[in-house]
Amino acid sequence: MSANFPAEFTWGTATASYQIEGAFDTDGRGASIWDTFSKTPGKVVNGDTGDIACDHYNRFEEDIAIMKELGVSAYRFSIAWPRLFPKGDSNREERGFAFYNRLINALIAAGIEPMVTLYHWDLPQTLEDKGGWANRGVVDAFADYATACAEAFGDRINNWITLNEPWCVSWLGYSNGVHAPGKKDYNLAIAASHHTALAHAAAFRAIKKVRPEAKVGLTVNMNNIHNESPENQEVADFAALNDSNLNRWWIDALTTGKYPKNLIDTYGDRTAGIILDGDEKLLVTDVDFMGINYYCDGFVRAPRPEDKPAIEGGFMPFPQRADSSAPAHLAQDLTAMGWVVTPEGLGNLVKRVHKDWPQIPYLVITENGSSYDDVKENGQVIDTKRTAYLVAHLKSLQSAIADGAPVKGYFAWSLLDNYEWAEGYAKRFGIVHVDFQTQERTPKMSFAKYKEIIAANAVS
Ligand code: PNW
Repeated sequence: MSANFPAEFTWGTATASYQIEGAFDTDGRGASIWDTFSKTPGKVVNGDTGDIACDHYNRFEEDIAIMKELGVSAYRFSIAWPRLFPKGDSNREERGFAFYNRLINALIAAGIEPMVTLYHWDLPQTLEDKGGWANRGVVDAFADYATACAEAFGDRINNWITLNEPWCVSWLGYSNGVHAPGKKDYNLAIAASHHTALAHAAAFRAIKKVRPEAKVGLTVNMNNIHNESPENQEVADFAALNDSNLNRWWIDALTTGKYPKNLIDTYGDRTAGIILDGDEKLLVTDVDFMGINYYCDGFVRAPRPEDKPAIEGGFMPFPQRADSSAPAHLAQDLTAMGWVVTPEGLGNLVKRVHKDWPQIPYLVITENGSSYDDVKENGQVIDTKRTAYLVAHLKSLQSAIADGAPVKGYFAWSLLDNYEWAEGYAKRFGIVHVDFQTQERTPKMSFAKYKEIIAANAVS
């Protein structure tokens, strides 16, 4: 049976600057926290860096041709802040602006709508040196950067995402330290959680001031948290705190100006001097849409003797993903990241978001995808599992839309195999295979399937 998507549905694919561009010291680009972190021994698998990555900076025309072949109507990419402002201050690097102008113009010429993410994790290192997302000063710097982007590109960019996954920025970056800048401090993570929420709001207003007609939203990573020990009150409280920490913090802030009470109570005095009088008003933004990145659901349960801590070393009060807690049948079929596969979760999630925050006009799935250990044989990559993941998630999404969830677009993560952060090049998420020695691109079986789905505007 084939299930149709709405007529105006946006089909797209997504990437991020540091994960694909390479050209780390070309045309005056400044250093970001990921340059520093990836070059710090022990932080990234194999010591991989994004110095070259997919060399997209030099090969974007080939990559656009691949997207044209795929048939997507939109492409979500991010701008590397330190290409435009190498020192994170007001000194512009025009060659950086010129690169994104070339990219945007080539996309438009190919009939592909560019969707811009302003921050997908490459903070100028100079700003981290002043405390990064844990220093409130970052909010004004981000708003200035947003203004410059809106002024330079706003005549051609209709859709803007302020930040990508502020949860990852705050908690992976400042609490458990697995992402740049690699800090391990609960208080810094709480500060970053608040400053990313303020930064979203400030950037939202900055873009709207330059381009009132632009559509502006925030992308968050979310999941459904399942309690596997429902009789245990402690676990129920923990699940609720997880939900507040991951799923509610930023959306509650932008819709109401308030953070979830259970979490604020848990943080207690730690928010003193961080969340200030008057911030409630600053946090609220009438977003045009929410971007949602969905990979899999989360599970919590009372600890069993065989359980290992979800996060070893560092401090992580709310491990978002404790796959050791997943029911046995799911734990047998993990992706290469060790994540469970829960396609019905995508449909459930968009229904939940619509129910809990009905004031948000519409949703866009800005990332969804899977990593598997692909093999290239006779010039082909038969990625059966990734293809099945794609189809199952789109079926779930389609049925939620049919039930009334206001979802206007889907962006597959990712166009290319790329630099998977702390996992380096070891984990492949692309629907196009990249040979990192030769930079050869080979569309996988999942690419062919996605192309078919896009052409039909239906999944079967
Ligand atoms: C997202 N977690 O990252 C990012 O937006 C992408 O850049 C990334 O490549 C993709 O998902 C796949 O990982 C996440 O541990 C990284 O909870 C880690 C987590 C969530 C999202």
